[in-house]
Amino acid sequence: MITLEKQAFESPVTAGKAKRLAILGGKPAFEEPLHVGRPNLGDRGRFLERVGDMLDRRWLTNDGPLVQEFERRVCETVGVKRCVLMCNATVALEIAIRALELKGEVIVPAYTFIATAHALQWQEITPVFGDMDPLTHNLDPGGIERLITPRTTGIIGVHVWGRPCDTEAIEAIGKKRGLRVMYDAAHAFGCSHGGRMIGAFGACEVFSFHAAKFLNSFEGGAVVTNDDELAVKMRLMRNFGFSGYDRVIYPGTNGKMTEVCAAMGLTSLESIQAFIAVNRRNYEAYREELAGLPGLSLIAYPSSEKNNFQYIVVEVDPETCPLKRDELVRVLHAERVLARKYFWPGCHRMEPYRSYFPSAGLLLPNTERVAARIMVLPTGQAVAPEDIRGVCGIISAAIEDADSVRRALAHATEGQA
Ligand code: T4K
Repeated sequence: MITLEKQAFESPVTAGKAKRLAILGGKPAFEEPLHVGRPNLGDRGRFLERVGDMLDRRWLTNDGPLVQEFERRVCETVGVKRCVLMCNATVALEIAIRALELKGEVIVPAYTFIATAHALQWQEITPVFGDMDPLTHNLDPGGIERLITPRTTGIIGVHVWGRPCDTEAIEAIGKKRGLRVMYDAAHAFGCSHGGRMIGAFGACEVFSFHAAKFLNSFEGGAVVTNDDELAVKMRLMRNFGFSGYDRVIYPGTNGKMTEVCAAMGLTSLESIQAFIAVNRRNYEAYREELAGLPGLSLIAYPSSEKNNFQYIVVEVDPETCPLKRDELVRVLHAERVLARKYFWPGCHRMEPYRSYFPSAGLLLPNTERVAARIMVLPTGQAVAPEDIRGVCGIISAAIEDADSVRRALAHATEGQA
Protein backbone atom coordinates (compact mmCIF):
# COMPACT_ATOMS: atom_id res chain seq x y z
CA MET A 1 0.00 0.00 0.00
CA ILE A 2 2.87 2.36 0.72
CA THR A 3 4.09 3.82 -2.51
CA LEU A 4 7.49 5.26 -1.89
CA GLU A 5 10.59 4.79 0.16
CA LYS A 6 9.17 2.03 2.30
CA GLN A 7 12.33 2.02 4.36
CA ALA A 8 11.88 5.69 5.05
CA PHE A 9 9.10 4.78 7.44
CA GLU A 10 10.50 1.44 8.55
CA SER A 11 11.29 2.91 11.91
CA PRO A 12 9.81 5.96 13.54
CA VAL A 13 13.34 7.10 14.30
CA THR A 14 14.53 7.15 10.71
CA ALA A 15 11.22 8.30 9.31
CA GLY A 16 11.14 11.79 7.98
CA LYS A 17 14.90 11.86 7.61
CA ALA A 18 14.56 9.98 4.34
CA LYS A 19 11.13 11.23 3.28
CA ARG A 20 9.91 14.77 3.53
CA LEU A 21 6.54 15.01 5.19
CA ALA A 22 3.76 15.97 2.77
CA ILE A 23 2.80 18.88 4.99
CA LEU A 24 6.35 20.18 4.45
CA GLY A 25 6.11 19.81 0.69
CA GLY A 26 6.91 16.11 0.20
CA LYS A 27 4.85 13.60 -1.74
CA PRO A 28 2.05 11.87 0.22
CA ALA A 29 3.26 8.57 1.65
CA PHE A 30 0.20 6.66 0.48
CA GLU A 31 -1.06 6.57 -3.07
CA GLU A 32 -4.50 5.30 -2.04
CA PRO A 33 -6.15 6.76 1.06
CA LEU A 34 -5.80 4.65 4.17
CA HIS A 35 -9.26 4.65 5.81
CA VAL A 36 -10.50 4.04 9.29
CA GLY A 37 -13.39 1.66 8.78
CA ARG A 38 -12.40 -0.26 5.64
CA PRO A 39 -14.62 -3.35 5.92
CA ASN A 40 -13.28 -6.72 6.94
CA LEU A 41 -14.52 -9.31 4.45
CA GLY A 42 -15.24 -12.99 4.95
CA ASP A 43 -15.10 -15.79 2.39
CA ARG A 44 -16.15 -14.30 -0.94
CA GLY A 45 -17.06 -17.71 -2.45
CA ARG A 46 -19.31 -18.58 0.45
CA PHE A 47 -21.03 -15.18 0.23
CA LEU A 48 -21.64 -15.54 -3.51
CA GLU A 49 -22.96 -19.05 -3.00
CA ARG A 50 -25.46 -17.74 -0.45
CA VAL A 51 -26.51 -14.95 -2.81
CA GLY A 52 -26.93 -17.49 -5.64
CA ASP A 53 -29.20 -19.64 -3.44
CA MET A 54 -31.13 -16.54 -2.45
CA LEU A 55 -31.75 -15.64 -6.09
CA ASP A 56 -32.83 -19.20 -6.86
CA ARG A 57 -35.32 -19.02 -3.99
CA ARG A 58 -36.57 -15.58 -5.09
CA TRP A 59 -36.95 -14.65 -1.45
CA LEU A 60 -35.16 -11.34 -0.98
CA THR A 61 -36.42 -9.81 2.26
CA ASN A 62 -39.23 -10.06 4.88
CA ASP A 63 -37.86 -12.46 7.49
CA GLY A 64 -36.34 -14.85 4.95
CA PRO A 65 -34.31 -17.99 5.71
CA LEU A 66 -30.96 -16.18 5.75
CA VAL A 67 -32.25 -13.60 8.23
CA GLN A 68 -33.59 -16.37 10.43
CA GLU A 69 -30.31 -18.28 10.25
CA PHE A 70 -28.30 -15.14 11.04
CA GLU A 71 -30.57 -14.47 14.04
CA ARG A 72 -29.98 -18.01 15.35
CA ARG A 73 -26.22 -17.69 14.87
CA VAL A 74 -26.08 -14.32 16.67
CA CYS A 75 -28.00 -15.84 19.62
CA GLU A 76 -25.56 -18.77 19.80
CA THR A 77 -22.49 -16.53 19.56
CA VAL A 78 -23.66 -14.05 22.15
CA GLY A 79 -25.52 -16.44 24.43
CA VAL A 80 -28.89 -14.66 24.36
CA LYS A 81 -32.38 -16.04 23.78
CA ARG A 82 -33.62 -13.64 21.12
CA CYS A 83 -32.13 -11.64 18.28
CA VAL A 84 -34.22 -9.34 16.08
CA LEU A 85 -32.24 -8.26 13.05
CA MET A 86 -32.86 -4.81 11.64
CA CYS A 87 -31.83 -2.74 8.63
CA ASN A 88 -29.30 -0.76 10.71
CA ALA A 89 -28.46 -0.04 14.36
CA THR A 90 -30.06 3.41 14.34
CA VAL A 91 -33.47 1.93 13.52
CA ALA A 92 -32.74 -0.90 15.97
CA LEU A 93 -32.12 1.69 18.72
CA GLU A 94 -35.32 3.54 17.80
CA ILE A 95 -37.36 0.36 17.92
CA ALA A 96 -35.78 -0.85 21.18
CA ILE A 97 -36.41 2.55 22.79
CA ARG A 98 -40.04 2.48 21.69
CA ALA A 99 -40.54 -1.14 22.70
CA LEU A 100 -39.22 -0.35 26.19
CA GLU A 101 -41.69 2.55 26.31
CA LEU A 102 -39.04 5.11 27.14
CA LYS A 103 -40.30 8.66 27.07
CA GLY A 104 -39.63 12.09 28.60
CA GLU A 105 -35.90 12.10 29.29
CA VAL A 106 -33.30 9.37 28.90
CA ILE A 107 -29.72 9.56 30.17
CA VAL A 108 -27.04 8.83 27.56
CA PRO A 109 -23.34 9.60 27.35
CA ALA A 110 -22.37 12.73 25.41
CA TYR A 111 -19.37 10.83 24.11
CA THR A 112 -20.90 8.52 21.51
CA PHE A 113 -21.83 8.48 17.82
CA ILE A 114 -24.67 10.90 17.21
CA ALA A 115 -27.09 8.05 16.39
CA THR A 116 -27.45 7.18 20.09
CA ALA A 117 -28.84 10.64 20.84
CA HIS A 118 -30.79 11.00 17.60
CA ALA A 119 -32.61 7.69 18.14
CA LEU A 120 -34.21 9.37 21.18
CA GLN A 121 -34.69 12.83 19.73
CA TRP A 122 -36.33 11.34 16.63
CA GLN A 123 -39.11 10.16 18.96
CA GLU A 124 -39.26 13.43 20.86
CA ILE A 125 -37.51 11.99 23.87
CA THR A 126 -34.87 14.30 25.35
CA PRO A 127 -31.38 12.84 25.57
CA VAL A 128 -29.80 14.05 28.81
CA PHE A 129 -26.05 13.86 28.44
CA GLY A 130 -23.87 12.28 31.12
CA ASP A 131 -20.13 12.70 31.38
CA MET A 132 -17.63 9.96 30.71
CA ASP A 133 -15.18 8.13 32.91
CA PRO A 134 -11.91 9.29 31.33
CA LEU A 135 -10.28 5.91 31.92
CA THR A 136 -12.84 3.88 30.00
CA HIS A 137 -14.46 6.60 27.81
CA ASN A 138 -17.83 5.16 28.92
CA LEU A 139 -20.72 6.78 30.80
CA ASP A 140 -19.58 7.56 34.35
CA PRO A 141 -22.16 5.96 36.67
CA GLY A 142 -21.08 8.36 39.44
CA GLY A 143 -22.70 11.26 37.58
CA ILE A 144 -25.98 9.60 36.62
CA GLU A 145 -28.14 10.16 39.67
CA ARG A 146 -27.87 13.91 39.63
CA LEU A 147 -29.28 13.91 36.07
CA ILE A 148 -32.45 12.08 37.07
CA THR A 149 -35.63 14.18 37.10
CA PRO A 150 -39.31 13.19 37.40
CA ARG A 151 -39.34 12.91 33.57
CA THR A 152 -36.47 10.39 33.39
CA THR A 153 -37.52 6.93 32.20
CA GLY A 154 -34.29 5.21 31.24
CA ILE A 155 -30.54 5.00 30.82
CA ILE A 156 -28.72 3.96 27.65
CA GLY A 157 -25.10 2.95 28.24
CA VAL A 158 -22.75 2.72 25.27
CA HIS A 159 -19.85 0.24 25.18
CA VAL A 160 -17.53 2.70 23.45
CA TRP A 161 -14.76 1.01 21.37
CA GLY A 162 -16.20 -2.33 22.53
CA ARG A 163 -14.97 -1.74 26.08
CA PRO A 164 -17.80 -2.62 28.46
CA CYS A 165 -19.69 -0.03 30.48
CA ASP A 166 -19.90 -0.45 34.22
CA THR A 167 -23.13 -2.40 33.79
CA GLU A 168 -23.33 -3.35 37.47
CA ALA A 169 -23.32 0.26 38.66
CA ILE A 170 -25.65 1.47 35.88
CA GLU A 171 -28.15 -1.32 36.48
CA ALA A 172 -28.05 -0.80 40.26
CA ILE A 173 -29.06 2.85 39.68
CA GLY A 174 -31.76 1.75 37.23
CA LYS A 175 -33.17 -0.67 39.79
CA LYS A 176 -33.03 1.81 42.66
CA ARG A 177 -34.67 4.63 40.68
CA GLY A 178 -37.13 2.55 38.64
CA LEU A 179 -35.49 3.24 35.24
CA ARG A 180 -35.18 0.89 32.27
CA VAL A 181 -31.59 0.21 31.22
CA MET A 182 -30.49 -0.76 27.73
CA TYR A 183 -27.16 -0.61 25.90
CA ASP A 184 -25.88 0.64 22.60
CA ALA A 185 -23.43 -2.16 21.84
CA ALA A 186 -22.76 -0.97 18.26
CA HIS A 187 -18.99 -1.44 18.74
CA ALA A 188 -19.06 -4.48 20.96
CA PHE A 189 -19.94 -7.59 18.97
CA GLY A 190 -17.57 -10.36 20.09
CA CYS A 191 -16.58 -8.56 23.32
CA SER A 192 -17.23 -9.72 26.86
CA HIS A 193 -17.73 -8.23 30.30
CA GLY A 194 -16.97 -10.26 33.43
CA GLY A 195 -16.67 -13.30 31.18
CA ARG A 196 -20.21 -12.85 29.82
CA MET A 197 -20.66 -11.82 26.20
CA ILE A 198 -21.92 -8.30 25.63
CA GLY A 199 -25.47 -8.63 24.37
CA ALA A 200 -26.84 -10.19 27.52
CA PHE A 201 -26.88 -7.07 29.70
CA GLY A 202 -29.77 -4.75 30.58
CA ALA A 203 -33.26 -5.12 29.11
CA CYS A 204 -31.71 -5.37 25.64
CA GLU A 205 -28.60 -4.43 23.67
CA VAL A 206 -28.16 -3.13 20.14
CA PHE A 207 -25.40 -4.18 17.74
CA SER A 208 -24.42 -2.43 14.53
CA PHE A 209 -23.40 -4.46 11.49
CA HIS A 210 -22.59 -1.41 9.36
CA ALA A 211 -19.79 -1.84 6.78
CA ALA A 212 -17.29 -0.10 9.06
CA LYS A 213 -18.06 -2.31 12.06
CA PHE A 214 -16.26 -5.39 13.34
CA LEU A 215 -18.91 -7.67 11.88
CA ASN A 216 -20.58 -6.27 8.81
CA SER A 217 -23.68 -7.10 6.82
CA PHE A 218 -23.22 -4.06 4.49
CA GLU A 219 -25.81 -2.19 6.57
CA GLY A 220 -27.47 -3.88 9.50
CA GLY A 221 -28.18 -4.00 13.18
CA ALA A 222 -29.79 -6.17 15.80
CA VAL A 223 -31.51 -5.97 19.13
CA VAL A 224 -30.65 -8.91 21.38
CA THR A 225 -32.54 -9.72 24.55
CA ASN A 226 -33.50 -12.48 26.94
CA ASP A 227 -37.01 -11.01 27.19
CA ASP A 228 -39.37 -13.02 24.97
CA GLU A 229 -42.20 -10.52 25.16
CA LEU A 230 -39.94 -7.62 24.21
CA ALA A 231 -38.63 -9.59 21.22
CA VAL A 232 -42.18 -10.29 19.99
CA LYS A 233 -43.03 -6.59 20.25
CA MET A 234 -39.90 -5.58 18.35
CA ARG A 235 -40.60 -8.10 15.59
CA LEU A 236 -44.02 -6.54 15.12
CA MET A 237 -42.56 -3.04 15.12
CA ARG A 238 -39.92 -4.04 12.58
CA ASN A 239 -42.64 -5.11 10.12
CA PHE A 240 -45.25 -2.30 10.26
CA GLY A 241 -47.05 -4.06 13.12
CA PHE A 242 -48.31 -6.89 10.87
CA SER A 243 -49.18 -10.09 12.69
CA GLY A 244 -50.47 -11.86 9.57
CA TYR A 245 -52.00 -11.03 6.21
CA ASP A 246 -54.13 -7.88 6.47
CA ARG A 247 -53.84 -7.78 10.25
CA VAL A 248 -52.00 -4.94 11.95
CA ILE A 249 -51.96 -5.02 15.74
CA TYR A 250 -49.30 -2.46 16.55
CA PRO A 251 -47.81 0.77 15.26
CA GLY A 252 -44.66 -0.16 13.40
CA THR A 253 -42.12 0.85 10.83
CA ASN A 254 -39.99 -0.87 8.22
CA GLY A 255 -36.87 -2.01 10.06
CA LYS A 256 -36.31 -5.28 8.19
CA MET A 257 -32.94 -6.64 7.20
CA THR A 258 -32.70 -7.90 3.61
CA GLU A 259 -31.57 -11.40 2.69
CA VAL A 260 -28.46 -10.16 0.89
CA CYS A 261 -27.41 -8.33 4.07
CA ALA A 262 -28.03 -11.46 6.11
CA ALA A 263 -25.90 -13.44 3.60
CA MET A 264 -23.08 -10.99 4.22
CA GLY A 265 -23.63 -11.06 7.99
CA LEU A 266 -23.55 -14.86 8.13
CA THR A 267 -20.40 -14.92 6.01
CA SER A 268 -18.74 -12.32 8.23
CA LEU A 269 -19.77 -14.25 11.33
CA GLU A 270 -17.92 -17.33 10.05
CA SER A 271 -14.71 -15.26 9.94
CA ILE A 272 -14.80 -13.38 13.22
CA GLN A 273 -11.82 -15.25 14.67
CA ALA A 274 -9.77 -14.27 11.60
CA PHE A 275 -10.96 -10.64 11.93
CA ILE A 276 -9.92 -10.57 15.58
CA ALA A 277 -6.51 -12.03 14.70
CA VAL A 278 -5.87 -9.30 12.10
CA ASN A 279 -7.18 -6.51 14.32
CA ARG A 280 -5.08 -7.77 17.21
CA ARG A 281 -1.96 -8.05 15.06
CA ASN A 282 -2.49 -4.45 13.96
CA TYR A 283 -3.17 -3.28 17.49
CA GLU A 284 0.10 -4.86 18.70
CA ALA A 285 1.99 -3.33 15.76
CA TYR A 286 0.67 0.14 16.63
CA ARG A 287 1.53 -0.43 20.28
CA GLU A 288 5.10 -1.29 19.42
CA GLU A 289 5.55 1.56 16.93
CA LEU A 290 3.96 4.24 19.11
CA ALA A 291 5.78 3.21 22.30
CA GLY A 292 8.05 5.94 23.54
CA LEU A 293 6.53 8.75 21.46
CA PRO A 294 5.91 11.66 23.84
CA GLY A 295 2.34 12.39 24.86
CA LEU A 296 0.72 9.56 22.89
CA SER A 297 -1.11 6.67 24.50
CA LEU A 298 -2.94 3.86 22.82
CA ILE A 299 -6.06 2.82 24.73
CA ALA A 300 -5.84 -0.62 26.33
CA TYR A 301 -8.39 -3.40 25.97
CA PRO A 302 -9.15 -5.39 29.14
CA SER A 303 -6.84 -8.42 29.04
CA SER A 304 -9.21 -10.63 30.98
CA GLU A 305 -12.04 -10.12 28.47
CA LYS A 306 -12.81 -10.99 24.86
CA ASN A 307 -12.12 -7.96 22.66
CA ASN A 308 -12.59 -7.38 18.95
CA PHE A 309 -9.75 -4.81 18.75
CA GLN A 310 -11.73 -2.96 16.08
CA TYR A 311 -10.55 0.52 17.04
CA ILE A 312 -7.04 1.92 17.26
CA VAL A 313 -7.65 4.82 19.61
CA VAL A 314 -4.80 7.14 20.51
CA GLU A 315 -4.99 9.89 23.14
CA VAL A 316 -2.81 12.88 22.38
CA ASP A 317 -1.88 14.73 25.56
CA PRO A 318 -1.55 18.43 24.69
CA GLU A 319 0.73 18.96 27.70
CA THR A 320 3.38 16.46 26.71
CA CYS A 321 3.01 15.86 22.98
CA PRO A 322 4.80 18.51 20.89
CA LEU A 323 1.84 18.55 18.47
CA LYS A 324 -1.86 18.79 19.25
CA ARG A 325 -4.35 16.14 18.13
CA ASP A 326 -5.75 18.36 15.36
CA GLU A 327 -2.25 19.10 14.07
CA LEU A 328 -1.38 15.41 13.92
CA VAL A 329 -4.63 14.62 12.12
CA ARG A 330 -3.84 17.31 9.52
CA VAL A 331 -0.33 15.91 9.06
CA LEU A 332 -1.78 12.42 8.53
CA HIS A 333 -4.47 13.60 6.12
CA ALA A 334 -1.79 15.29 4.00
CA GLU A 335 -0.17 11.83 3.73
CA ARG A 336 -3.60 10.34 2.79
CA VAL A 337 -3.96 8.62 6.15
CA LEU A 338 -7.56 9.48 6.98
CA ALA A 339 -7.37 9.43 10.77
CA ARG A 340 -10.66 10.30 12.49
CA LYS A 341 -11.58 12.37 15.54
CA TYR A 342 -14.42 10.16 16.84
CA PHE A 343 -16.59 11.35 18.69
CA TRP A 344 -15.47 14.94 18.71
CA PRO A 345 -16.92 17.40 19.61
CA GLY A 346 -19.43 15.27 21.58
CA CYS A 347 -23.17 14.96 20.92
CA HIS A 348 -23.90 17.96 23.16
CA ARG A 349 -22.04 20.19 20.69
CA MET A 350 -23.99 18.97 17.68
CA GLU A 351 -27.42 20.15 16.55
CA PRO A 352 -30.07 20.27 17.78
CA TYR A 353 -28.59 19.60 21.23
CA ARG A 354 -26.09 22.42 20.99
CA SER A 355 -28.93 24.95 20.60
CA TYR A 356 -31.13 23.31 23.22
CA PHE A 357 -28.41 23.13 25.90
CA PRO A 358 -25.73 25.65 24.97
CA SER A 359 -23.92 25.32 28.30
CA ALA A 360 -24.01 21.53 28.53
CA GLY A 361 -20.23 21.37 28.17
CA LEU A 362 -19.82 22.87 31.64
CA LEU A 363 -21.28 19.69 33.10
CA LEU A 364 -19.21 17.44 30.84
CA PRO A 365 -15.59 18.28 31.63
CA ASN A 366 -14.18 14.82 30.94
CA THR A 367 -16.04 14.51 27.65
CA GLU A 368 -14.81 17.93 26.55
CA ARG A 369 -11.22 17.14 27.50
CA VAL A 370 -11.00 13.62 26.10
CA ALA A 371 -12.95 14.32 22.88
CA ALA A 372 -10.34 16.96 22.02
CA ARG A 373 -7.51 14.42 22.40
CA ILE A 374 -8.73 11.33 20.54
CA MET A 375 -7.38 10.24 17.20
CA VAL A 376 -8.56 6.96 15.63
CA LEU A 377 -6.14 5.29 13.21
CA PRO A 378 -6.76 2.88 10.32
CA THR A 379 -6.84 -0.85 10.94
CA GLY A 380 -8.50 -4.03 9.68
CA GLN A 381 -7.67 -6.42 6.83
CA ALA A 382 -6.90 -3.56 4.43
CA VAL A 383 -4.06 -2.33 6.65
CA ALA A 384 -0.76 -4.23 6.67
CA PRO A 385 1.96 -4.02 9.34
CA GLU A 386 4.13 -2.07 6.87
CA ASP A 387 1.34 0.49 6.54
CA ILE A 388 1.30 0.80 10.31
CA ARG A 389 5.05 1.38 10.35
CA GLY A 390 4.41 4.06 7.74
CA VAL A 391 1.64 5.75 9.73
CA CYS A 392 3.67 5.71 12.95
CA GLY A 393 6.75 6.89 11.08
CA ILE A 394 4.79 9.91 9.90
CA ILE A 395 3.63 10.66 13.44
CA SER A 396 7.13 10.27 14.79
CA ALA A 397 8.69 12.44 12.11
CA ALA A 398 6.07 15.14 12.66
CA ILE A 399 6.68 15.15 16.40
CA GLU A 400 10.42 15.32 15.86
CA ASP A 401 10.04 18.32 13.59
CA ALA A 402 7.09 19.85 15.43
CA ASP A 403 8.18 23.49 14.96
CA SER A 404 8.40 23.22 11.17
CA VAL A 405 5.14 21.28 11.05
CA ARG A 406 3.34 23.91 13.10
CA ARG A 407 4.68 26.69 10.89
CA ALA A 408 3.60 24.84 7.74
CA LEU A 409 0.13 24.22 9.18
CA ALA A 410 -0.26 27.88 10.15
CA HIS A 411 0.84 28.89 6.67
CA ALA A 412 -1.65 26.47 5.06
CA THR A 413 -4.44 27.82 7.26
CA GLU A 414 -3.59 31.42 6.32
CA GLY A 415 -3.65 30.40 2.66
CA GLN A 416 -7.16 29.00 3.07
CA ALA A 417 -8.48 32.11 4.84
N1 T4K B 1 -24.19 3.73 17.97
C1 T4K B 1 -22.86 3.87 17.90
C2 T4K B 1 -22.08 3.96 19.16
C3 T4K B 1 -22.23 3.92 16.67
O1 T4K B 1 -20.89 4.09 16.58
C4 T4K B 1 -23.02 3.83 15.49
C5 T4K B 1 -22.40 3.91 14.19
C6 T4K B 1 -24.41 3.67 15.63
C7 T4K B 1 -24.96 3.63 16.89
C8 T4K B 1 -25.32 3.56 14.45
O2 T4K B 1 -25.06 2.40 13.71
P1 T4K B 1 -25.63 2.24 12.18
O3 T4K B 1 -27.00 2.84 12.12
O4 T4K B 1 -24.63 2.95 11.28
O5 T4K B 1 -25.67 0.75 11.96
C9 T4K B 1 -19.17 5.55 10.70
C10 T4K B 1 -20.28 4.56 10.46
O6 T4K B 1 -21.06 4.93 9.34
C11 T4K B 1 -21.19 4.39 11.63
O7 T4K B 1 -21.89 3.19 11.42
C12 T4K B 1 -20.38 4.26 12.90
N2 T4K B 1 -21.18 4.19 14.07
C13 T4K B 1 -19.40 5.40 13.05
C14 T4K B 1 -18.54 5.22 14.26
O8 T4K B 1 -18.56 5.42 11.93
P2 T4K B 1 -18.74 7.91 9.63
O9 T4K B 1 -19.66 9.04 9.48
O10 T4K B 1 -17.47 8.08 10.28
O11 T4K B 1 -18.30 7.42 8.23
P3 T4K B 1 -18.53 6.42 7.08
O12 T4K B 1 -19.65 5.49 7.37
O13 T4K B 1 -18.65 7.26 5.91
O14 T4K B 1 -17.19 5.56 6.94
C15 T4K B 1 -16.07 5.58 7.74
C16 T4K B 1 -14.83 5.23 6.89
O15 T4K B 1 -14.93 3.90 6.43
C17 T4K B 1 -14.63 6.11 5.69
O16 T4K B 1 -13.38 6.74 5.80
C18 T4K B 1 -14.60 5.19 4.50
C19 T4K B 1 -14.56 3.81 5.07
N3 T4K B 1 -15.51 2.92 4.39
C20 T4K B 1 -16.84 3.12 4.62
C21 T4K B 1 -17.76 2.34 3.99
C22 T4K B 1 -19.23 2.54 4.25
C23 T4K B 1 -15.06 1.98 3.49
O17 T4K B 1 -13.85 1.86 3.28
N4 T4K B 1 -15.96 1.19 2.88
C24 T4K B 1 -17.31 1.31 3.08
O18 T4K B 1 -18.11 0.53 2.52
O19 T4K B 1 -19.63 6.82 10.44
